[in-house]
Amino acid sequence: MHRNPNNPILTRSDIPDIKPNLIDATSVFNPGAIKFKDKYLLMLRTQARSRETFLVIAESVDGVKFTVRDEIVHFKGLEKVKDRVYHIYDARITQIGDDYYIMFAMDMEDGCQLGVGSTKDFKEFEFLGIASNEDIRNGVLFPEKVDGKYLRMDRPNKARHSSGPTSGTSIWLSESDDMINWNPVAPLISGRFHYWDEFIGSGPPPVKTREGWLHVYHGVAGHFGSANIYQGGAMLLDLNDPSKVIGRCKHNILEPREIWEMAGQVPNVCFPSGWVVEDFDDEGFALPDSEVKIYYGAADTVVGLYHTTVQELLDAARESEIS
Ligand code: BMA
Repeated sequence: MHRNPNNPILTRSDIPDIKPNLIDATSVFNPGAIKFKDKYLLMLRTQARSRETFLVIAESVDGVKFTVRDEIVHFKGLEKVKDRVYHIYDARITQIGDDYYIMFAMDMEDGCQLGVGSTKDFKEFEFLGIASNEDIRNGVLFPEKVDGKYLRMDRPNKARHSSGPTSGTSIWLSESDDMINWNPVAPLISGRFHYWDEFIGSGPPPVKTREGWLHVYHGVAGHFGSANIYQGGAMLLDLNDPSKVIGRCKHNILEPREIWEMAGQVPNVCFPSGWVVEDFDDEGFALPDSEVKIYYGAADTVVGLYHTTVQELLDAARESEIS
């Protein structure tokens, strides 16, 4: 697994001024990613000096050098939400059929909810609704229905101990008929206290391989007193029954090492949130030797890119097999 030599691939100076709200951006991080019509698209989280958060789209031909559009993503219908929405952020993008769905965190008065929107062209975006009814984060949709249901992984915000960070210790599988009303199916993995992934949450949406649903998640080591260290790891779910976990990495696959990962507005954060898996077979399974580009927020300040393959991630995900 290699960091791109041009890292960080996006910094605040790549964000154009978008008057009146986003001028002299403070940070850009935690992108959703997708390949759309031969271009790589990122949905970036940017912050203004008001510390308001805005989503903007960046596009690229090679997946490395991005140009940021000078408009803020507007989800049509979001303004109709009755309760106050402070920020929407950490977009995860999933293609299902001809539609692209975006699941994001919504900071509201009573905590964090998950919102869902859709687009066909990445120009017009529609808000479909609030897809949660509890404090929850890191919702990622599966790219296809399984047994007639939409599936997602999500992470209820329940700290393991009262003084711990507002995070969560288990990733759940949930199902839905309509993308808005979700029911928990089963807990998938839990935080491993004392190790790299004490608190956990999903990264980019899962990808189908012949060996199972491949997934990258983030883990937080919170046992260093003043520092929470955000890292990336891999796991694998059964193809036909994704409530069964096949394996999970023992060692992280990505951790803060570069200075721009260790220093920033939230130090020591590598937060994988988007990926592009390049090659699939005719039946839609990712090929083992396919290149994978993983986009991640670093220190809640810039965007990093690292390169790996499906096989490397599968090997990592099978490090601790679960029987
Ligand atoms: C998490 C989320 C992420 C953020 C990370 C590090 O709980 O809020 O959006 O990148 O913390 O601050």
